[in-house]
Amino acid sequence: MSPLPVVHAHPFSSYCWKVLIALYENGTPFEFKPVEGEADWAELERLWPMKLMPVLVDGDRTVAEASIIIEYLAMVHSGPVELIPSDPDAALHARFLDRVFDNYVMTPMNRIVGNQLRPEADRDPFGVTEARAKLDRAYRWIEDTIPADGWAMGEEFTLADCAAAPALFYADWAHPIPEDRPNARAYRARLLARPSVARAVDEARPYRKYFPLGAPDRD
Ligand SMILES: N[C@@H](CCC(=O)N[C@@H](CS)C(=O)NCC(=O)O)C(=O)O
Repeated sequence: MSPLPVVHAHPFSSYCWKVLIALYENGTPFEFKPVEGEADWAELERLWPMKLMPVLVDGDRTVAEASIIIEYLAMVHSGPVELIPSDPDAALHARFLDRVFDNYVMTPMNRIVGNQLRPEADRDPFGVTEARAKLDRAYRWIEDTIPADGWAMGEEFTLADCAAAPALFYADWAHPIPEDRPNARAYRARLLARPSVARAVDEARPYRKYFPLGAPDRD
């Protein structure tokens, strides 16, 4: 058994970034277990029958779901960056924003990307149009809601930003944030400049050729 928490993940996976960013923020030591080959996928399925990454194994504890892993890290391996605010009301808001980025940015982005991975005959243009409209709605909400400086909650970097970074990174590739949403675009740019996020972006760079819509020549 590893003395360190083990993270089963892939460097190109958006939900894995969420957890990696949380780990990098606090300099939490961990072992990275890439999910690549058949045996890795079989192990992932054994750990979490939904067969989705990331999964964290810490001693005899197995934790799945990116947001819950970050909650677990805040509880058991906390560091100087309070990803779950200690004030309950602020924590509720961070969790709410985390849901917004997962449900209304990551999910439609994944629908567009996932559609492209299907055989041509199984594609769903209606679903893609719907997902694009959802992203436009989310971009408008982010434009009007996210502070003009700092992070989703203001001064402190939290769970909400761990969720926002991969969601906005890939969503902007799949369905660019329009120029008339300067606040949302600036928030994405601030996220990408944060060292924990920049590190996740850099580690994923070798895999960009696998982005099914074609990775843009930027970021
Ligand atoms: N709700 C899950 C979603 C995890 C998820 O969708 N992971 C993707 C990678 S970003 C995955 O494992 N996909 C593998 C598959 O669908 O077969 C979480 O928050 O951790």
